[in-house]
Amino acid sequence: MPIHNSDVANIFNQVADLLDIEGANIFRIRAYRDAARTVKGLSKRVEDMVKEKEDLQELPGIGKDLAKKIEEIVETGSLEFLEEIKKRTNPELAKMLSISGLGPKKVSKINKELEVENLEQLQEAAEKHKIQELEGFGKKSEEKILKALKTKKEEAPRSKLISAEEIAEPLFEYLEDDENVDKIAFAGSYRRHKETVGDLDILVTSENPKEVMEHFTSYEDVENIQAKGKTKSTVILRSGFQVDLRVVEKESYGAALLYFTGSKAHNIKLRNLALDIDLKINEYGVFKNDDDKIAGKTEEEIYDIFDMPYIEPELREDRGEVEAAREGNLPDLITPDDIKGDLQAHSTHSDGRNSLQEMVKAAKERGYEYFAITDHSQSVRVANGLDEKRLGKEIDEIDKMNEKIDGIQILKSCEVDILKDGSLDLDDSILKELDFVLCAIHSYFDLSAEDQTRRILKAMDNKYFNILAHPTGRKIGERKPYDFDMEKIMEAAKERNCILEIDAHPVRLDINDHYAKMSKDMGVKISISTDAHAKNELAYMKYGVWQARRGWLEKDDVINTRKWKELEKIFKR
Ligand code: DGT
Ligand code: CA
Ligand code: CA
Ligand code: ZN
Repeated sequence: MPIHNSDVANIFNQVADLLDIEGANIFRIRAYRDAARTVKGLSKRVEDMVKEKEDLQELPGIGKDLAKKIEEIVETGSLEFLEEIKKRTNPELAKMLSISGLGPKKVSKINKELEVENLEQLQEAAEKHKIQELEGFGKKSEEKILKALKTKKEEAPRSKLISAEEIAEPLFEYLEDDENVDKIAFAGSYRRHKETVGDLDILVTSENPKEVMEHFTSYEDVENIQAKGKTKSTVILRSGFQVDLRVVEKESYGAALLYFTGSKAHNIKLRNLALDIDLKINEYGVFKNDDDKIAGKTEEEIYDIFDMPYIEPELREDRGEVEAAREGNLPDLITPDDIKGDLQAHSTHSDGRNSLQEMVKAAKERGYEYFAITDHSQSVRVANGLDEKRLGKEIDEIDKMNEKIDGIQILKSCEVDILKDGSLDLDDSILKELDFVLCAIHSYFDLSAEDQTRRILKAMDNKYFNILAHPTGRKIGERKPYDFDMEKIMEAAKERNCILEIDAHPVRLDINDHYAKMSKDMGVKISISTDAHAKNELAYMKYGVWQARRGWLEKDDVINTRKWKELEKIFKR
């Protein structure tokens, strides 16, 4: 049974949650949470590390005891210690911690005094107004709990693309290995590279569907088989992911791929087009006079029926792609190979985990023509930001490295903090020494929209301002974007030759696909950068490119597809 890093992290987080409810020592709880974070953020699989007998204690925050526990999880798939706690404390209680306003003490109190054991009983107790009678709770907190329970039900759980990938790729390989499988492809939101994925959809052609389904449902990671048929099976994996597998005939492969790739809105658009010319389209093919099949084997031949070239999955959202296709105006989407360099990355000079040298070496290995180091500026204290003096030293170090290194140019830059009043965190006298300046907001997220807009506009007034990094500040599933007028910022960016960034970090993906398209429509150029804080994170570039593709961007819309000579001109505002 493969053990993913996320499995280990989940177990440690469960331990921490339950210890929390039991009222255990805060440092002990924190040790488990830190360990979970460490394991989740590793570039290597802990499973491999254990097999190769690497010393786990060299990982930050992992001591002898935790190292042993990781080994136990990798070897047995579970943790005896967690099972012991579960005997004492109902694991369902941990789910209550996700209700805002309910900390471990309150959960424990509700549990002890009202005998509430799970979320349903919590809802019942709140509806019967039993919560407000408890000491330390009031009418308001009861209402808040009810509201939180309601939103929790409405929000279907979605996973970040990178988490889906971690689950999807090994499963895909496993299925591909089955000799009964002929063609195989991902469909659904995963194929469209959406930033979050609800469930995974996989499509297979086979002469022996029964055997394929048998192979699928006996995958080691399957926890629960929801449905098992000849054409469709659905399983829930241990990670909680739902996977739908469909087996179709070769003759219908294109039609099924088109249908199950979606989006639903794109499908509906095609269905209406078909109706207009007296055709019928479904997951089996395109039909004339009800059952005369005229296409279905490939997606291309189906689009061709409607006088359209192939439409890339990222575009299939009914945002004008069908019209554009019929008019011959589809964008020629950017690809990961078009990227010539990364324009946001950090080193140990601020909060990165790898040295300048290690980062540059990794960038060179990726074949980049140029690579920017953008360590944080002084105000971002948690990130060990640089003041003018330390940045000056880094500049000297880069100059020296550039003299010695061949095949890649290291760009001198800095992620300069935009202060509350819109001024920049470092003096112009040092900014002018840089190849370009990346600017970003890391504080005062809750200003009014007017103030936030004014703040960014003022920052852009500085002639050294080149790129607005992670422009909206959102983090998927963690933090909403701050309030500001994006249209005004884009207008100003256009006027002043400033660039907006797509931060490719899978948690950020900021700006998103909608804003990427808007910037293109408004004539604002984009940079795609990884915001890497470790060398392995340079690989995040593809997520940014995928997001750009969802935003209709072409090679020419993205500045870091150009040679440094051209880029240099853009940066001289
Ligand atoms: P997700 O899983 O929420 O991230 O999003 P999708 O797009 O993967 O949606 P999913 O898994 O429910 O269904 C896969 C595809 O199947 C979807 O993109 C389009 C197609 N589909 C599903 N339900 C319908 C429907 O009611 N009508 C049409 N026309 N297509 C549908
Ligand atoms: Ca799906
Ligand atoms: Ca599905
Ligand atoms: Zn930043």
